[in-house]
Amino acid sequence: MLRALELAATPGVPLGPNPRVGCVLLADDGSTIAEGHHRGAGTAHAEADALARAGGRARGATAVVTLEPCAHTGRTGPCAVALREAGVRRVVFAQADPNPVAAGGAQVLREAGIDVEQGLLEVQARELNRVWTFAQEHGRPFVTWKFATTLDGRSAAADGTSRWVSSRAARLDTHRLRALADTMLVGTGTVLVDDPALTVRDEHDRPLPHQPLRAVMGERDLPADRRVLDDAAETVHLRTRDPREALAALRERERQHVFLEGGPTLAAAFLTAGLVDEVVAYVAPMLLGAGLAAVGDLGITTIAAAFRPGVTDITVLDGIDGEQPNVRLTLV
Ligand code: AOF
Ligand code: ZN
Repeated sequence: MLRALELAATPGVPLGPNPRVGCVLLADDGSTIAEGHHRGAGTAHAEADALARAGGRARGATAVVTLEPCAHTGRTGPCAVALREAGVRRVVFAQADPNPVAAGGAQVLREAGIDVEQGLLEVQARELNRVWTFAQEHGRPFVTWKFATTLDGRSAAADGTSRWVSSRAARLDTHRLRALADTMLVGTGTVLVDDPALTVRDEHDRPLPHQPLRAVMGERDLPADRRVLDDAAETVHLRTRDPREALAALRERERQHVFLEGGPTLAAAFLTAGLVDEVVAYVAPMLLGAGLAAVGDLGITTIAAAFRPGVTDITVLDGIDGEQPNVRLTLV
């Protein structure tokens, strides 16, 4: 199973709506007959990939898979049936499939008299597809709220200038994190005031070849000259102010991970709706004393009601070119 997890994590698989899955076919003596992994939506599932490599040698084999073999016909055929037809005798999988459309493979296999064991290294398998698993189980994308702040909780000065609260190192780090999400979300206010490009760029400010979806939410119209409407990446305008509705619309587009970069109003709307799953805060050693708060009114009036996410990581981002270090806090 460790090998199957390794195969699942093979680098180079494009980010998409599907989980990363690995499969190893073993002979009775424990030797490997064939290996396989999934390479993204529309391509063969890990089991089908391994079976294709094994050919007739799959008969009597044990299939070790990181995810419960699927029972549905989606972009490809049901893997549980493929394993049964190939004569596989035993199936060991890590994570039960949380996708209600695809689940049920274990039962199909058991009904065919195949020995099925589940749960081996399940924690690792869930972690491998952390965001995908969350999106399946909650029926909505995972939301990471990212913001940059001064020591006194400001994201912009009183005159509106916000360049640059965070250091260049922190901004480069943000681009790295953006690239791990499939969607960036801001409000119409941010587009009207800041006119961000919302693209993922490298350290030379060149856009990466694969860009996340740019999503703008809010009822106001966007002037055609806004940078977010250029052709550097796909953009969708969600004409709602309701976070839940926005996430539902993004789910329809098979989005799993929203990187929320809006201003204080949008952040407050998501936080009060309980729709922030992870917080990434860049803290700059700077004081403004006045200016735009990093987050709007959360309706909290007493300490006992404070929103207290747990810290999972604290990283110091050393300054580049003589800049002061910034701190990145990750909380869930
Ligand atoms: C994968 N790769 O190796 C396995 C998956 O859209 P489809 O037809 O490719 O089906 C995707 C679903 O199939 C996915 O959500 C998961 O539930 C199941 N198993 N998916 O992408 C694989 N084994
Ligand atoms: Zn499958």
